[in-house]
Amino acid sequence: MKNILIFYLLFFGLLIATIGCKNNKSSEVISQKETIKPIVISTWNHGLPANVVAWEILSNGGRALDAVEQGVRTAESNPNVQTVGLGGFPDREGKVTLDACIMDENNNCGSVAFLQNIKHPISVARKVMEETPHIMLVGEGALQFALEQGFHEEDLLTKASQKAYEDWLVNSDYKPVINIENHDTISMLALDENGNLSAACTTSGAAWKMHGRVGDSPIIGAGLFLDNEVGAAAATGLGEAVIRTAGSAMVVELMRHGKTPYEACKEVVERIYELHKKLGELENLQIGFIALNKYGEYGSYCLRPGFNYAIQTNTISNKLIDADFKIQ
Ligand code: SD4
Repeated sequence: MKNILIFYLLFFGLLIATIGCKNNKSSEVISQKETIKPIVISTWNHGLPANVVAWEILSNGGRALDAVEQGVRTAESNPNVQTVGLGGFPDREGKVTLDACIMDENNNCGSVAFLQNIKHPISVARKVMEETPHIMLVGEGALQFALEQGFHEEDLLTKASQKAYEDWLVNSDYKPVINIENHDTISMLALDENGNLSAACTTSGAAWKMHGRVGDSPIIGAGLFLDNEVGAAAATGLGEAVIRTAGSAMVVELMRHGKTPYEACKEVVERIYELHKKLGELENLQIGFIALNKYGEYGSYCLRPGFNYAIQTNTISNKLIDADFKIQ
């Protein structure tokens, strides 16, 4: 009897020790995982020129925060990108109103919403982050602050966007357009040589929106979120669907609980799909997420085909990747 007891004690002792060793081993593997850095990813075709500027900073040992700010400015100042900054499609009253936010490795964040006549809202958002005790300024107050900071007012409605607005006025039909001209809000996520993450997002928002409408893009946790211990995520698509699901914060939280960037993006898109199916609001809905974790692993997922993102690392030269999607 005593021998049997000793046998069982030895057997289970050995079993527990083996499991313990295995756990140690796997945490070793995780901590030894080779980090891909620097790396930058950004949404849509206009992510390519944005990545070029960001990469110049990152590949010279620069800070991710500078890379994302300078990167997305390329889309803001390009009049041919009709969903961001100069040349953005106006709202129903013919006004171009801009939303942007930025976040650094210490959870500092800055945001502007419903800002008019300033070409680089992302840089105003950075000033809000660095020069004020606040996170978000909107409308008149954001404009006043921008002017005090030395930004200049200019008319952002280009001839092409004015023409598109006049065409839209003929029917004044408000329906979100999926993958507007295949270039949309620009969101950029970067991991620098020091292993720090930063993220930026800037947009003229949904075309023909109601005057005063603010989407997800300037809302920390919705259009963009990062946690330097885990990873970063950003959204593009119909902002209302992203706000009501805390989209980007959810993607980061899922990565914290062990999902890869791809799996995390996919799970949130699936939640958005289920919710909007139940609400009968799936028609014309497009949502896409990009995500980057602390190890430089990246991924993306969207609701419908047509969303792509640009990536640059030391081994991948700036290229576009089509995101996987839920609905055929
Ligand atoms: C918004 N998410 O204002 C932004 C715009 C966008 O596809 O990305 N549209 O809702």
